[in-house]
Amino acid sequence: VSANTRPTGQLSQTYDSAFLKACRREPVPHTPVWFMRQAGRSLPEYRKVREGTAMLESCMRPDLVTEITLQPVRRHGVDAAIFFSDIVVPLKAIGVDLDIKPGVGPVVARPIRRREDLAQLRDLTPEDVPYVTEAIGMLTGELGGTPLIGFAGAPFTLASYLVEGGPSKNHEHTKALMYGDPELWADLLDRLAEITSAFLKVQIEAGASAVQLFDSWVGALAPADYRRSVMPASAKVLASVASYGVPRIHFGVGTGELLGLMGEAGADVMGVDYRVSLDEAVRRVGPGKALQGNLDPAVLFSTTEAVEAKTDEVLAAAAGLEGHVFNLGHGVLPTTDPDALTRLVEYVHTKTRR
Ligand code: 1CP
Repeated sequence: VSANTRPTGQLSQTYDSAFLKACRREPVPHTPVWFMRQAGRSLPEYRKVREGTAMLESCMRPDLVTEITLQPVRRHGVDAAIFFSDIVVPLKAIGVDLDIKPGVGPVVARPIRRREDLAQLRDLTPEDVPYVTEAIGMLTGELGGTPLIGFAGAPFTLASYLVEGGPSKNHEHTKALMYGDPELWADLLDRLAEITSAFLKVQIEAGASAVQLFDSWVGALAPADYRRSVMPASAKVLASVASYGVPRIHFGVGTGELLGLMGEAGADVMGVDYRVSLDEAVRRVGPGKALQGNLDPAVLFSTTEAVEAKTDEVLAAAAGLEGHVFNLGHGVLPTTDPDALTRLVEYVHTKTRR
């Protein structure tokens, strides 16, 4: 992202925000903070507005999406909002028979394991997700100078849900396909790359000021397999939105051994989980990228003193970085005390104010 391509329109309102400055590796007034899964079950106001409405249905109602996206911004004073949706929304929108089951996650009716199953995946157009465009339009008006992060699931993580048929610990069917039929695997990932690219473009064109590509489960792979079987599709997605000039964040869980390769796939900001300290992560990722992370979300269940001590460790490890966006090492856990999150935002802002 080049500093001299200052955009016009929606983006110009958020251009000077601490979050976008940190993503561009420019000096910041304070270290910006947001949390993966900041909207959701940790908030009583979320549970209240979601009552009686299924998860996927909520994602298709612009009024609900707007309210839920704004809730953590109001409550915690975070430096960015993340669009309330789910990684399987674009798949549902093109007609894949799936649901999000409470307490489970995405469940797919007819898993993709043979060539003929690929017919379930057609291209996504903006007309498939009018509620996304509408909700982002409402949100950018409400958010003013606070940036909105759009997101999508990366091809590997989406493939895992589609091939397994639901959440998986070992990804055995996914790996069976990847190793056993490399051609079908490549075609599947390529199709998912197209869908993901289209979904990110819809969000950017509607007004998102940054995007995050979630490859949550790719840490299940060894580097050689990532490079051969996944990286081309992720790189294609990231390249497809490069010309917009909005920061592209790339994140996965348990990806310590993959950080260098995931960086090479083309992001501007690398998300780091809590297993690798940020000073080590920057050595693995190399220069020219900001880092995002990486307080262990479980730390928030400890005492305020312990949270502050662990936060100090993260900030110390980030001291030499060109750009740092403070976040957790993975999503907010559902039973987290929301006040602990509010205190954490305040603590990071106070400690890093320049
Ligand atoms: O009824 C409910 O409240 C269902 C819980 C829930 C919520 C709140 C799901 C089901 N998805 C979401 C929203 C969601 N999903 C967001 C919203 C905004 C925010 O961050 O505040 C985001 C970014 C996602 C993305 C997502 N969905 C990811 C990537 C992020 C990550 O945590 O790694 C993944 C892997 C999913 C799949 C998914 N959707 C829902 C669940 C419970 C899961 C995980 C299931 C599993 O363990 O495999």
